Amino acid sequence: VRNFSIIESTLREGEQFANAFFDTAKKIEIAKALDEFGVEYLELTSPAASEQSRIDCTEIAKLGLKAKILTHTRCHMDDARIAVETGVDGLDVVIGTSSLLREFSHGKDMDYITKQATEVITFIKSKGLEVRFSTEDSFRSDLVDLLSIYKAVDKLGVNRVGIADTVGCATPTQVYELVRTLRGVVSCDIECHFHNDTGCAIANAHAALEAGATHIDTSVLGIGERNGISPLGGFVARMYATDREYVMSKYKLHMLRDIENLIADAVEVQVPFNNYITGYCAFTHKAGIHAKAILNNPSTYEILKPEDFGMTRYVSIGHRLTGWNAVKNRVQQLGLTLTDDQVKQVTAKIKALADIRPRNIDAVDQLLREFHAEVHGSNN
Ligand code: HCA
Ligand code: CU
Repeated sequence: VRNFSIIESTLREGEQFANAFFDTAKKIEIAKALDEFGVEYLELTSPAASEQSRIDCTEIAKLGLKAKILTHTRCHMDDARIAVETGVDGLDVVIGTSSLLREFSHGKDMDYITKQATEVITFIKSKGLEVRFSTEDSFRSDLVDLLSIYKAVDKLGVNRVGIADTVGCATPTQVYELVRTLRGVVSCDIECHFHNDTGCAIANAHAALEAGATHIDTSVLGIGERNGISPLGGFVARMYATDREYVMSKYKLHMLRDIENLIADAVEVQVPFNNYITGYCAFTHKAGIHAKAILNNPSTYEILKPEDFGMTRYVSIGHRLTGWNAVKNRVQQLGLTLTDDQVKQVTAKIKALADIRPRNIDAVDQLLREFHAEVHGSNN
């Protein structure tokens, strides 16, 4: 699965996260960091949302970043007119197509939607800007409705059509099938946007790419409406595992941790303990069997190389599951000399102590030094 682009939506979908509030300076800092990381697009909140949103959009469009700047608006002339004046490279427009949204949100039928889309798309194109047309709640929309509107906008010359799993209901198989079908119907690029309510957002993004999608929406730490969308880090982990060379050639993976910390601080959350790549235990190996193999060859139990992300591996030994090979490795790191039999003896001591409670690395190191002094005579 090659040749995909990331549409980074921390500054749009991410602003819909419960805790999010970014002032202008913070938005610029985030935009620059993501641009340097290498994402191909930045998607910004609609300038029609508020006066400050409009000003910020204009400011970011002026920065001269490598990433293309998009803003995200309703598929509506009022919004499009404001957006085309901000200096962005393109507009991502969206309209709800599921019967639920048509009935309870905007109240329009498919004919009306098609007419409106035609007017908005024609207008944006007349300004020479990139345009993507997306249907909100695609997976609960009628397939015939969807394909006919996508076909219509493809004929108008949109750059991309978008599929959005607005409520996080889709499975990877459903995604694969819808994207595959759409791939046969339109000739433009296909962008996908997945909410994570049921934990499928990353798998769905991968399935979409396998089926021929070209663009994936992400946000840092996955922040967004409700529990958010495909997280940038997790998506990158997935794609790295699929094609390491390609992903490493596109993105500065060492920046991921700082970017996540930047966002976590800005929205006052912690990076989750089990976060992809940067979670505190993402490269910690514990069981004796794992530790032994990892020390011989890291690829036994690691598909992500920590050093590719500026992270370090940690082999934990102060617990009851530890094994003598891992302890021996630590003995060597500390520059102590013990025979294998002696290492086995001290491992037994560690395990006995850790059966009462786990010991941290300092306590284990001290125990190893004391044991070493004992077996070599106390003045050694
Ligand atoms: C929302 C809109 C959206 C839009 C996605 C898209 C969604 O409901 O807030 O433009 O493709 O999830 O449908 O984020
Ligand atoms: Cu969304």
